[in-house]
Amino acid sequence: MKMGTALLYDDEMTKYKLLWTDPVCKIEVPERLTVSHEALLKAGLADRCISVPVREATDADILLVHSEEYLEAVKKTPYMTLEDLMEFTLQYGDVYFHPNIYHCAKLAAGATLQLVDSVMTGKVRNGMALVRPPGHHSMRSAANGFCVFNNVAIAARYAKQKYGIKRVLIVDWDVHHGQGVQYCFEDDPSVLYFSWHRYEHQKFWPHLRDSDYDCVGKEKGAGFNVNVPWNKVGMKNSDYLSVFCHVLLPIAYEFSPDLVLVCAGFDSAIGDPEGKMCASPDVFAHLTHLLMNLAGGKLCAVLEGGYNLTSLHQSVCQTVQTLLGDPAPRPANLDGPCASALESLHCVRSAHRPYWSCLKHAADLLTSDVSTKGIELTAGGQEKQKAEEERSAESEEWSEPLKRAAPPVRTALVLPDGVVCPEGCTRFSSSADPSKVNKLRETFLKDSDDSDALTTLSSLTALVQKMEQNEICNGLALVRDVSMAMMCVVQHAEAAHLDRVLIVCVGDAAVPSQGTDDGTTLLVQFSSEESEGQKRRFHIPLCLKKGCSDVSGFTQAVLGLVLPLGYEYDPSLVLLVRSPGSGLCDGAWQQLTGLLQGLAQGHTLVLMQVRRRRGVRAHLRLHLCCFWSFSLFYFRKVRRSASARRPRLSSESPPPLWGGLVLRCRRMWRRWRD
Ligand code: Q6P
Ligand code: ZN
Repeated sequence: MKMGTALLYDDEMTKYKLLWTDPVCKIEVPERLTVSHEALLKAGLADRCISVPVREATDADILLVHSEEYLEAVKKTPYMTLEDLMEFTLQYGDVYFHPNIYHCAKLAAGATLQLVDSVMTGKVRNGMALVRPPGHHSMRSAANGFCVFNNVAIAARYAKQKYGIKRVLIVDWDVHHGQGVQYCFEDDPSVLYFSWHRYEHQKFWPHLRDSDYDCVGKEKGAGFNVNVPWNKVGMKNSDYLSVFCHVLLPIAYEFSPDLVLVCAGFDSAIGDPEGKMCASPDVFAHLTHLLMNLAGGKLCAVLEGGYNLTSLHQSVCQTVQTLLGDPAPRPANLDGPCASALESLHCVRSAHRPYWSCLKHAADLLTSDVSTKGIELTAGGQEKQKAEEERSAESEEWSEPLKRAAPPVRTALVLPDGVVCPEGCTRFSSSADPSKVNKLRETFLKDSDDSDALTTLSSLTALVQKMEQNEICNGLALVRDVSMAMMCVVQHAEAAHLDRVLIVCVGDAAVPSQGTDDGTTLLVQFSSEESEGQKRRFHIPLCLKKGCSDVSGFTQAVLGLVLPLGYEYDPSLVLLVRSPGSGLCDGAWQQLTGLLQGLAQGHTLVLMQVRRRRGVRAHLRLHLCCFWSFSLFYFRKVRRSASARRPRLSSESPPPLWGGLVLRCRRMWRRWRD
């Protein structure tokens, strides 16, 4: 498994700026880059990255996307007078030229290609390029929206050509529509372009009909262009995560890219004067994490927009720290998508239903049900309402994201005697105090003296404690009885007043009922038969029609149900159980393990049942690659953050499930079983 994160930066790219007065362009300043880079240095993140030198893109690179006439025209700009530059600029929209911008544009595209080379050759696992000018608006023969050359589009063509890869996913989380990228690949099924963008029913720049949800691509490329228009400002973390869970990720997993490129603009974060959205900087940790399980982790993030210097640098740090493998912060206050986001979600899912089998259950479009457009279009009072929304978004304040502490130990293993602990992991066993051991013996072993089983159970409880203290990030235990081990962890969590435990159990093992009435435990179980009688509020049995061996059904359930539920539930520990005979293949299990690590600050405990010694080794190897130990960085001591304890759910408060991120998926989930 490839390790390491590349960082590309060169301060030459700060050496151009707006030379005349233009209220539209004045936000695109050199400080965007310096501030981002300085924040990475200050947080100690730049040091942990592998610094890769920037190069100039060649003519041949640029011509992968742009016309010769356009390239020749831009080549003349370094020799133009101020007057000539202003005039040259006038033929394009929302962009400015400077004598040094051609040089910087070559560096921006070249840096992106260097990043692609580093990832594709396996020098690093992933990386980020901090570049100026940005790229996603520039078109074959036109500069646009601060962009000169289309860095990411060039990179996609380059990667396909040089490395022979078949499928590239471009995720554009900048708040503007990268129409340049769309136009470049709209008839090309080998490049899947996803963009969400402030749209306001075409009232927002660049005001294109082409940015709406029904522009799905053309000819062979139909279905490979995914637009999610935001028709209101003020979108929050829940809206972003909902779109990832219910639109982008299902399609992306079905597409199965060989490389992921991110148009990483941070004008979609709170405080940005262009986007006027309300997502907090730490949402980018989650967006990044959720993409890191695709393409074997090959992810290149390339800076696009971001005009509030504070939220910009905070968001850049969240992204890079996640690329480095540090656990994501716990997502706060997710309550579900707003009505307008829900509408966009429904629209895009139904527009793409013909192209993706993961969407075959997407609901028919009931415009009457969800449309906000009608309200929008009826005159009167709307200008005032809009002004109000904008004002509230602008005056929004947010607190600095908490320091993210990576525990000194990444992965701890509880193994039976005789099983060798693989490199990069820490073998864990506890010397728990005798009274606790006795208690365990009484409770679980009925006073028998199976000393192996007892050692395992006491190690498990000690391991959970270390995870809770953030001394260990995640763990894996090979046990002889997963049901007993599950029970033991749940009881320990209860006794230690852990706030919430999410259990995801794959297979028909007997599951604990403790805590599933009051919500201190949320149990999701993939089982082959729905067990009647187990009708507790926080026990969700999932019976897939074709069982867990149906990878696509399983993936859909994970992305559309388990993940949003987990996000909304916000556990402090995830217990992941694979019982024997579950039928789940290793690849799907690996996805599940990877995705769930975005929750609970990465505190995932995996329980696996072993009966015979044979096969243990193969199992271990598989698991460890899910936890992909960044041993290089993990074993350094880091400061521990005070984790704020959250109140437990009281049994009176309505369950947060179903109402939020999961939207109307419960209905869908039923259909999977029919
Ligand atoms: C914004 C142009 C819009 C005026 C409406 C990669 C980055 C970007 C550029 C935005 C240009 N002005 N108030 O480009 O997408 O952030
Ligand atoms: Zn933007």
